[in-house]
Amino acid sequence: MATERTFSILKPDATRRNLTGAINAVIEKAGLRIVGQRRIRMSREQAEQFYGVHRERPFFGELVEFMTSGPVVVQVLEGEGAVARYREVMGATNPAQAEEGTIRKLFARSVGENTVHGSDSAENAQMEIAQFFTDDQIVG
Ligand code: FUP
Repeated sequence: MATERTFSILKPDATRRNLTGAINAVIEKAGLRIVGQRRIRMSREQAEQFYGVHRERPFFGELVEFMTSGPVVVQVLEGEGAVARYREVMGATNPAQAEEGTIRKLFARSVGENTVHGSDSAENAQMEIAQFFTDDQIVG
């Protein structure tokens, strides 16, 4: 499998509980390299654009509220099959269904506040990275 990049967000429930280091430890232990990282406050416009595919879903308003409720850490992760690997490491969207040892099983409290985001395809990874990073902010 080729080296690729994926986009990650440590969500407001993670920054609020001071879990960014603990989560990064899980990411790095899984063999993924953090090649870009920035702590930001997401604007409403950024959150609405980012989750645009969910615009018509009943949870969209709450999701945007949550993602703008505190700082987040946006990241670019690099490694062999990084997109699929990070999805494995994150665990299921609903933490109640996540495998032991995954970030969501370890740290997430609910499906709405599920601690991390990771791209679901290489194509989306590229678009999501481009929304938050310029090339010079990624150092591989
Ligand atoms: P994931 O790719 O695992 O982050 O999951 P989705 O793209 O399906 O969902 C994106 C975000 O929408 C989740 F992180 C949390 C939110 N969501 C809800 O709040 N309720 C739901 O029933 C499903 C998703």
